[in-house]
Amino acid sequence: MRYVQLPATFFTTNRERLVAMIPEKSLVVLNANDIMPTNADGSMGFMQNSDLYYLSGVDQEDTILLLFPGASDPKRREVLFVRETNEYLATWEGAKLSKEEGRAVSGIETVLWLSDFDRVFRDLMFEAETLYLNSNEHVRAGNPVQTRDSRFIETVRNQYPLHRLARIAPMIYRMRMIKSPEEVEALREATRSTEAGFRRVLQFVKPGVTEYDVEAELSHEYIKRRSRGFSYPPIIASGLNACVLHYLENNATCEDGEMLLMDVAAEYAYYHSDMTRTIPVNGKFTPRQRQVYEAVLRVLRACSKMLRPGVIPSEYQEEVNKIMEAEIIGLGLIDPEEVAKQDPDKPLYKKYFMHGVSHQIGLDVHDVYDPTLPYAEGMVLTVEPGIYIREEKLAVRLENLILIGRDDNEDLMEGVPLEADEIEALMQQQ
Ligand SMILES: [Mn+2]
Repeated sequence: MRYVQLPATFFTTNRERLVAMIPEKSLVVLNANDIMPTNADGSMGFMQNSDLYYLSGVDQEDTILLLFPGASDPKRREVLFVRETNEYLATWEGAKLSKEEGRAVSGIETVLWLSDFDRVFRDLMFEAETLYLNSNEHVRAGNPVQTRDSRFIETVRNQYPLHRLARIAPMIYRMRMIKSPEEVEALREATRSTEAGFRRVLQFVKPGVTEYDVEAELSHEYIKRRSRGFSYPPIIASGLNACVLHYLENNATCEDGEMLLMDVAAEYAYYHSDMTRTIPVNGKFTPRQRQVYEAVLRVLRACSKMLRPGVIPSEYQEEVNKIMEAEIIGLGLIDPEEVAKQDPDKPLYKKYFMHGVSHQIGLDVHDVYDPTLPYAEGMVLTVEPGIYIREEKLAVRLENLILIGRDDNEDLMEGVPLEADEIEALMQQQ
């Protein structure tokens, strides 16, 4: 793989912490993701199941992880199943993990070929009472496609109708919300590439370049830094395009006098950065652009301090909405007298600011979380306020990553240019 593998001790610790939470006589099974087909004989690139990766570090298709802390045979307490490699596979797809390599990556002693799974699983099911299985329970997931995990649940229901089935997702999500030092380091690495990409673009953007030119510059910078590439489909939106929240076409020409909004970041070792910057195409903010920019920047600074241990996410968002409302009034976009009379279910600021301001980030861009829990030390969240003014063909969104610390928060994007003056100075060095 292109990235430097996280140490096996990280994955071992994650497994130890997980099995400490499950009752005795419980067996856990997690499956890899499928390789998704496209057309004809084509397929999409492989993306490992985040939970399986979190517990094993194995970045390979057709992998199964089995955990059975109460197994009578100590060799069956942790078993990793990987695809058996052969000469044909080596010729067409390249080397797959050997058993030794699987052991080194994951820290799991017992590594077997996938073809052994049915037999081993049947043996262990006689001892097990409860089977903990994985499902995608992210609150915004659509789940339109059946996964290997969901196919496995169907198989188990048919073949072992009297075993108890239980959900592993709530436990893994609670663990994944709190980032360990290894995870924070991977996020920092992803963010270093993200910063390098942004600095490169500050030397590149001028009237006449296209949004896809900018995309190509970023992609080059990320990939040469051992990233797989963009952390998520990049939004590179000039002028009015920036008012489309999920604009992905990236096909327009950046014109003199417009702003360019870039919601772009690199991934690294399965960890995702997430950054947004908005810059003047010609390198100089107009007074109005700067006014809107400063308003959004003030909100970003305020939010970065408000994410503290114990804060309830919904209360935080409410508070942010109030700050944002005041800024939008300050920009003359809504009238304070109208605001005083507004329907509280349809606040006027929503015309200009219509999305949430923070989400968890990690193995997934919108990382999994338990919505009932308050913020806590060790969480990493985005802070991404934005103001979208269609009538002025102008939008500004700014986004940094905040690590919640015990005494203080750390902005993981501290070094990424953000102040309007700094952006202008860097763009004038072209
Ligand atoms: Mn984001």
